[in-house]
Amino acid sequence: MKSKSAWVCLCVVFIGVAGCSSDATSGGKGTEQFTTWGEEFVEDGIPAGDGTSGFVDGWSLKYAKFLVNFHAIRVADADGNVVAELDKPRFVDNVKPGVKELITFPGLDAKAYTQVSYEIKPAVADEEIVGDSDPDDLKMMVKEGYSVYFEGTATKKKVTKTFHWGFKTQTSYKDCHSAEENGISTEGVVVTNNQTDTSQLTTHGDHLYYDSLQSGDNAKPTLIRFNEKAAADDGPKGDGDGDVTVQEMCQENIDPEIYNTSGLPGATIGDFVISLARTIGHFRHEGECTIKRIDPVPKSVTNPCDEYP
Ligand SMILES: [Ca+2]
Repeated sequence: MKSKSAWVCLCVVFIGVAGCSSDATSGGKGTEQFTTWGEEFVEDGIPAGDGTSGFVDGWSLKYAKFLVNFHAIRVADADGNVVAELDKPRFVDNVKPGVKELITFPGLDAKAYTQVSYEIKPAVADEEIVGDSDPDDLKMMVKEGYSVYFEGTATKKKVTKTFHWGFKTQTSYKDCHSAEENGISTEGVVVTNNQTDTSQLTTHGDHLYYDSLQSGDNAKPTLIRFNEKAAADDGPKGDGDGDVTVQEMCQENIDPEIYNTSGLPGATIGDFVISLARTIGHFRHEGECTIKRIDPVPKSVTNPCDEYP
């Protein structure tokens, strides 16, 4: 009995010492990894539905390409000290199946980093191509100056419309935080000793079709719609060739009875869709970041459509 209690005593002392020395090395090191995924809407398509989980107006849609250029992924602590930063931009087609790794930052001090940010900006020639994204698509985006590009087919009964939309929007996503879970939303990320924490920069394929620029806090729920985009291709303003262009959407006046135009610069479906293209970037699935336009805009540009003559 005597010797057992001596052992217990020794163990307590040992743990106490280990705890002290661990504190002295500030909690060890860990890894923060960034990935991207387009979820089922981008990989498999968007069905007809009730407006929140599918198009409210009977359309369904399938993407052929969902191209995004991620820039300047940064991890910083509460004081703004940047501890990790993306070396060069990443080009990805999120129609390609699965979660894709963008960058892994090992050897970070294990602690909370409350300031996590990234940007979506135009493609550059020497960026890293993620997974089996097509190098020819990157070349096309560099040539056109696109930051994002969406291609696909929408269908309603016997009507089919294709679209090939490239946008030059430059957008920063700052102060990213996770979606609320059990009433708690985490600002940024928490790196823990010897562990890899993963932050998915999720791209949402349904946001382009929202009928409000701001989701939530609205008198009515935000729904996804395609009728008005399809109508832009129809005559007399559209050319009726079955392909809905950005220019055609920029000729189609928006109906404030259907769309919540609050905060919208411009008056067309095109202005609306271009503005919504900035909202595809998310954080850890449904988490959000503060979205800011960072385009160097010429004085001649008033409405988003002015850049797509
Ligand atoms: Ca057309």
